[in-house]
Amino acid sequence: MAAPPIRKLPPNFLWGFATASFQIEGSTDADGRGKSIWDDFSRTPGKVADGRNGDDATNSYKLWREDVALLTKYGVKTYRFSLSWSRIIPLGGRNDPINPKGIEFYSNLIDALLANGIVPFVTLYHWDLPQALHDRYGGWLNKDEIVQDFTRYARVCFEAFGDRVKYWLTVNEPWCVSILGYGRGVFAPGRSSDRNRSSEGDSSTEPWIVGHNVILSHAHAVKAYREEFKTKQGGQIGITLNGDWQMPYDDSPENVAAAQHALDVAIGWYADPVYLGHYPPYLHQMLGARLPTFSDAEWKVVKGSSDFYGMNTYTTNLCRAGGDDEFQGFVDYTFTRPDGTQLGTQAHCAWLQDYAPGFRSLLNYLYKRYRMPIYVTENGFAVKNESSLPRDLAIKDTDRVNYYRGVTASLLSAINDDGVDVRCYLAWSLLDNFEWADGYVTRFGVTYVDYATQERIPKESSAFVVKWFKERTQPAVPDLKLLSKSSSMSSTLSKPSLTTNPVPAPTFVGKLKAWVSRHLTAIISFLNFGSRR
Ligand code: PNW
Repeated sequence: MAAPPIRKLPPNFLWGFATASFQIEGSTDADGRGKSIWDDFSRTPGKVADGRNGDDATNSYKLWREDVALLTKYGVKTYRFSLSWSRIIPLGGRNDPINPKGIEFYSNLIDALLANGIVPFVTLYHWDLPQALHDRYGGWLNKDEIVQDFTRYARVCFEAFGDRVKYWLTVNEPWCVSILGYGRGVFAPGRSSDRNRSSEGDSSTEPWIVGHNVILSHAHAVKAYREEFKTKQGGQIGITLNGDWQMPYDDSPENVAAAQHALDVAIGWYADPVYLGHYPPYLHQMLGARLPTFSDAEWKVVKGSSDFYGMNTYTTNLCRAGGDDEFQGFVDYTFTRPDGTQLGTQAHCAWLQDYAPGFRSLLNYLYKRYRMPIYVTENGFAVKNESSLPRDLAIKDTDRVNYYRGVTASLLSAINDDGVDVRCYLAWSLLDNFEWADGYVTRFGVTYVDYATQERIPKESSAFVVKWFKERTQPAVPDLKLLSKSSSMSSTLSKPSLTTNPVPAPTFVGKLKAWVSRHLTAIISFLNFGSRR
C-alpha cells in the first residue's frame, strides 16, 4: 500500500532555531558594551556549575557570519535571537547614551539574515539586565524607574531595527527572571532569603514584585510599539512565557486541583493578566497582600498587551498536592508514575524528561484558555552526558532526535486534528551555548560547538528538524497582515475560533474550524487590504 500523504503545516508557518545574546555572544567588553547582571554573576565562584562564564560563549559576536551561514544551510524560515540591552545602551537608562557600535552589530546581523531570506525574530530582554540599572535603583525591583527605562530601550530598538524586524518579543520567561533571579537566587542577580546563597533579598516578596514590574514594563513597551511604530512598521509584538504541561499524578481531586495550581503559578501568573486582565484567583489566595496590585489605568495597558501567545516549553510534570514550594504553587513535581515507571527519557537537567503528549495537551490548554494564535518560541532537549562524549558520538544525538520526533508529531496533531492555531515553532537551540547556571556542560544545541576551536558541527537532530519542517512546509502566500496598514485588524481577525475541550476529538467540524480560522484570516485581510488602498 502507498504511504499516506504527508500532512502539511499551515501556509506561512514559521520555523527555525533560537538563541539568546548572553548565551552566545561573548566579547563582553567589546565595542563599548556595558556590563550586564550576568557578567559578574557568572564570574563569581559557585554560581555556575562548571565554573565557566559568558566571556567567550560561542563567540557569536565575532562569528555571527558563520551563524548566519549555518542557518542558511539549514534553510530555516526564521531565526530568534536576543538583543543585549547593555550593548545598545551601555548604562541602560532612559537618559543614558546609545552605543552606535551596538546598533551597528545587530543591524548588520538583521541585514544578513534578510539577505538570506531569514525572518529575524527578536527578543528585547533575555535576562541580561544592564548592571548599571541594578546598581542604580535595584533593576526590576523598582517599578517607576524600570518601566520607563525598558520602554525607552524598546523604543530605541523599534526605531533602529523596526523597519526590518516584524516579530518582536518583549521579555523572555518572566517566571525565570523573577523566581530564579529573586526567589531561588540561582540566576543573576542572585537575590534570595537564603543567606547561604545571598546576603540580600527576600524570597517571599521580591519575586512577586519583580514579576509585576516585568508585566508592566512589557505592556508599556507594547503600548509604545502600537502607538508609535506599528502602523508604519506593521509587525507583531508579544511576551513569551515558560510553562510546562502539568498533569495530575493520579485522578484524586486534590492532585487534579494541584495540576491547575501549578499551571496558575507557572503560566497564569503572567498570562492571565496579559490576556485576561486579572491575576489567577489561586495567586491571590496563595499570596494575599504580597501580590502587588495594578491600578485601573495600569490594567488598561496590561490587558491585551500581546498579539500572540509566546510559548516556551520543555517537559511535563506529574503533580501532587503539597510540599512547601510556593514557587510551584505548593505542588510537588515528579517524573515517576504511581506504578514506578518514568514519564520519559531523562535529559541532562534534572527538570527535563521527554514526554511529547504533554506538548499537545499544553497547546490545547493555552489555546482554549487564552484564545490567541500560538508561537512556540522555544522547545528542546539536553542529552544526558553529551559533554562527556567525543564529538563524533555527541553529534549522534538519538535522544534529542526522538524528542523532536515526538513534539513535531504532537504539533501537527494539535494543528490539524485539534484545530489549535499555531503559527511558529522554534527549536532551542541553534547552538550548544552558555546554559546559565549549568555552564557549558548541559548542551541544548542541534549544532555541536567545540569550545576549544569554536567549530560548529551539525548534530543528527538538526537534520531531523530541518527535513521534517521542509517536508511539511507549503508554498508561501503573501503575509498580508504584515503589509496591512491597520494595526488592530490583524489582531482582531487572528483571534482563533474557540474549542471547548482541552484535547478536542478530531471531528470533521473541528478540522473545518481549523481550516477556516487559518485561511479566512488571510482572505479577509486580503480583501480589506485591497479596499484600503
Ligand atoms: C529557558 N527550569 O530557560 C531559556 O529561555 C533559555 O535561555 C535556556 O537556555 C533554555 O530554556 C534551556 O534551559 C529555562 O528550571 C531555564 O525549569 C530553567 C528552566 C526552564 C527554562
